[in-house]
Amino acid sequence: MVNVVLGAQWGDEGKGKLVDLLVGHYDLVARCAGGNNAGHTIVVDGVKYDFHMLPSGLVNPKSQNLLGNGVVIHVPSFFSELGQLESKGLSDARERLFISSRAHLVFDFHQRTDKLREAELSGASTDGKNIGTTGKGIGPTYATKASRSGIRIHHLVNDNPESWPIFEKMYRRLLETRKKRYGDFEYDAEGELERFKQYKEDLKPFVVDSVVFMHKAIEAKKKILVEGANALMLDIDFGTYPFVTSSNTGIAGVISGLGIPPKVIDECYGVVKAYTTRVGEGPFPTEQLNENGEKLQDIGAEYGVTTGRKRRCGWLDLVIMKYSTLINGYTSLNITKLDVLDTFKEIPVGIAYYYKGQKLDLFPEDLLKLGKVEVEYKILPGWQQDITKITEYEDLPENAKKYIKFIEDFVGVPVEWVGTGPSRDTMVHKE
Ligand code: 2SA
Ligand code: GDP
Ligand code: MG
Repeated sequence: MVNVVLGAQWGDEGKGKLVDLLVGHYDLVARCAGGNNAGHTIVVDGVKYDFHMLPSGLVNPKSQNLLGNGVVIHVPSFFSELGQLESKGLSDARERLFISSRAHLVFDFHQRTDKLREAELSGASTDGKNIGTTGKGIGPTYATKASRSGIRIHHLVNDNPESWPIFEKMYRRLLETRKKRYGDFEYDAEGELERFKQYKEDLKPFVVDSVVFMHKAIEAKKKILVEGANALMLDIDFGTYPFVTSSNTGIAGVISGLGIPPKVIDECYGVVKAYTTRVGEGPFPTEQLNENGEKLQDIGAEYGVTTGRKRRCGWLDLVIMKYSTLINGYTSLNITKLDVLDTFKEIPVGIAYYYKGQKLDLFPEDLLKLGKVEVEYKILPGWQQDITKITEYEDLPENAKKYIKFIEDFVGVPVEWVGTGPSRDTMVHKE
């Protein structure tokens, strides 16, 4: 059994909390894409764990965890995140953690060039249109992967005693091409290479052929959960390109990032915030640059987990939800943060886009068009009641249930869970 949790909007929908709820039922939790640009916090027995790159299955003592071939790995961040989890009590974490030998390495120069590229994009010649990346080197690493000059884990960790000089040569060549592109930036290559000599030894116990690893787990009928990072609207193909991350964050990334066939996937849970947020630049049709947006930001405590940036806020956009559902094929939805809407008298929900007076069939690919769409809203009545103590779906206020029903009917996917508060136990099950 392979089940998948994916973000349906622009990220930070609360995937971490659903994964946390589910994780006790799974033997293996796998990440398939992204790197330490993702972020969420999980609280177990009063202890707060911060996750960026590592799978959240580490909080379940019975679960194994895999970083698949589609993930990009910044080794110092990998060890520091692991060290923090260990120091908080997950003392056996490293015995339950595995890395695909095919995963690409993020070097410090990828992070450096991420920032150089952002600075370049924000310059006058490009009208100041930078992406607003996390600066973690994610885009530059996928770029070197696609240009076939990237370096994978197995180039560093393998049983060939002659491989170090080859790794070193690849490293120097890659760094050289980055300097050709960005100018001769000051960089301690010798220091980084020295650290990688040690990482070569330190990484050994974690590295597996993840194709063999995954397929053995599938054959053994293990329960597998794939933990999506980022979200569909940040997908390199289907998101608001170029204001996206550099991987397939949707269902395609699950297949390609783990080397499994589509037929093994059972459930695909879409996580949807009851309103919409986005960090970084790029179009956002239902954004509320007014007191409603500020109120959502404030009540929802909308700050990035990795960078601390303020998240932009707006109303729920069902045009996006329909599009996202077509692509990812959610079998059920988790609506999160419904409680953040508790005090609103009326709650608008985006239901259609109009461009030059014409209704669009679907979310448009062209940002010039997207930037000019007018959003049609359906105004739903608020419930103006605190729902954070409610534990049964039936006990939710009628207008809150109507809000959920409206989403279900519009998107055509059943809602299975509803988030009613920030803590671990504030989630009601509907089905
Ligand atoms: P990148 O760094 O190349 O992946 O950035 C490209 C775009 O993708 C967005 N992005 C994110 N959006 C929401 N949450 C993310 N993770 C962190 C979190 C973000 C944070 O969980 O809060 O702490 O700021 C995330 N990661 C990437 C990014 O904003 C760019 O728009
Ligand atoms: P992820 O990136 O999708 O895992 O989401 P993040 O963890 O980055 O952001 C979601 C934030 O919302 C976290 O701080 C969660 O604790 C919080 N959260 C999740 N579900 C709920 C909910 O139902 N209500 C409230 N108030 N907060 C929630
Ligand atoms: Mg997040």
